[in-house]
Amino acid sequence: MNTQIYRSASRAARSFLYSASKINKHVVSEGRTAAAAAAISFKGTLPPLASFANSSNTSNKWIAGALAVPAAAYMLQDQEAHAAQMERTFIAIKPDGVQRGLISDIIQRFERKGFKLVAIKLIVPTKAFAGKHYQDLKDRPFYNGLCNFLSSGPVIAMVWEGEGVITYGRKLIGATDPQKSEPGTIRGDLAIVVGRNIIHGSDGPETAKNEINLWFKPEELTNYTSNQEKWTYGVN
Ligand code: DAT
Ligand code: MG
Repeated sequence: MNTQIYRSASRAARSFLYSASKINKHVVSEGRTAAAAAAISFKGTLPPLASFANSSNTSNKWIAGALAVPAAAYMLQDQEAHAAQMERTFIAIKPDGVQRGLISDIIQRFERKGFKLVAIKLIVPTKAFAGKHYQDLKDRPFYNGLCNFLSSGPVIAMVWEGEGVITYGRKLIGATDPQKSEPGTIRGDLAIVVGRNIIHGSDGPETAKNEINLWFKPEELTNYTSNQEKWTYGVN
């Protein structure tokens, strides 16, 4: 019995040490910066494998499980991943999306992708505020109607964070005209006409910065580490 447990214990330990050394070598040898790579550190210690194996008053199965699982679990729990080039984008669910009960569907798509919500509020913008938001379109014939529409009911204003979130957020949203949006995108799946295309997303870094500043006060933006980041980002 002890021989078998020892084997299992040393296998688990070997695999732990191998992974740790591989990761260290990787980080050191490639000299990547924290911003560009996942820096992974192990803070935990391995359970005393030999003493587990020597204990005689517990069942075989329990010991084998306890030996195999904690080694892996320690590796997983203690990774710390730092993602590269985090950016933020402004996303709004327009009054049509809110009225049609699509808030959770839309938020879910950003969440499931792995992006992180750092600010959210439900507000009814004034027409003047809508005008500021869409000021780049002020010469377009639909500008007045568009501003009326955006200020016609509650809007969910959000800031999402993640690597590539500005560009990829636009991909999740789909083309401006839902008739041209691919199936699988938010507008492709959930909207039909351009005048009711349910969602807004910043179209570039400059716009993202301006729109976040327009819709949110700095203190409304949160900074936190999501538990899932170590699984969402990383290099091998
Ligand atoms: P997007 O929202 O994809 O960034 P945009 O910035 O060009 O598109 O336009 C802002 C909104 O204005 C868009 O979501 C819907 C409305 N819009 C755009 N083009 C339009 C058009 N030709 N007729 C009516 N509304 C339009
Ligand atoms: Mg736009």
